[in-house]
Amino acid sequence: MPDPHDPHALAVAADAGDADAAHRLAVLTAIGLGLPQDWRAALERLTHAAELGHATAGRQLALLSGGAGIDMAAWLNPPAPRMLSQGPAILAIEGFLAGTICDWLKDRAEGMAEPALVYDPETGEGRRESVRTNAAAQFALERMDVVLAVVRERIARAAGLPVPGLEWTQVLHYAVGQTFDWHVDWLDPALPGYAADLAARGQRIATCLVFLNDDFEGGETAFEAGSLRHRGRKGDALLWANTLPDGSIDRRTRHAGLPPTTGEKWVLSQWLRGRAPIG
Ligand SMILES: O=C(O)CCC(=O)C(=O)O
Repeated sequence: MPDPHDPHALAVAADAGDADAAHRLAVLTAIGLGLPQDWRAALERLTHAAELGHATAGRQLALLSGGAGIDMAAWLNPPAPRMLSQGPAILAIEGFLAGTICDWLKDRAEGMAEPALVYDPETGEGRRESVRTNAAAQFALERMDVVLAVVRERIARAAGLPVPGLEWTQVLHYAVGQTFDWHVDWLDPALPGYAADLAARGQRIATCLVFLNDDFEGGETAFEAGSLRHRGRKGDALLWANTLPDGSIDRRTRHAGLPPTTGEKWVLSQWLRGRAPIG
């Protein structure tokens, strides 16, 4: 495949019959990287990839259509949220994703999941920590597909934040006893190690979780504030603001992914900034 970030080279390769190039071009068009974002063109390119025999393009089209033609307006109009807490602002969105989409994301994450890391402000890299014993699959650009691009746009619409501000999506996996212990998602502006990242990308304004299964016990998402414990059904979302309306951090958002007591928990985790990285 040609340079996977070069839409022109990908278009030439796709026209010459390269199914992977056609799929990558569909993804770049869906997320607007290197060319204008355009859902109609993205779906046409995904259809082209399917015609060329791409391994998953046909399945992605079927998932997005749900058997009735792809209704992008519906995809980009998520269900209304229900407020669980006003301060901190925590919202539940029932029926955010269909079960088939949850299965797709979970199946893709299986086999990709690695021990989850925490952000090290000294190095700017991830590091292993006892606070996080679960596993995570990170969907950086090379692992992105059009289904995930649509899900990301739906999350951005639900949060009212721009798609370019979304960090790479993660799917978290918890076996029995594994946890993402008490933590906050905002980056502490008082720590010098976060300064460059905050200047480039801004604060993590919101977090969105989508529960990809529900056949486990325990495993609630817990907030210290109000002793809130939440477990969504498969396909439900949980969205909260890590910042206050004036942009400052909301210290009341300390939360944890509690350990499942039976079964395994799979959850999509999306951290949302306010803008694309600068520089
Ligand atoms: O898995 C959970 O319920 C919590 C995940 C979490 O804390 C996070 O993604 O920041």
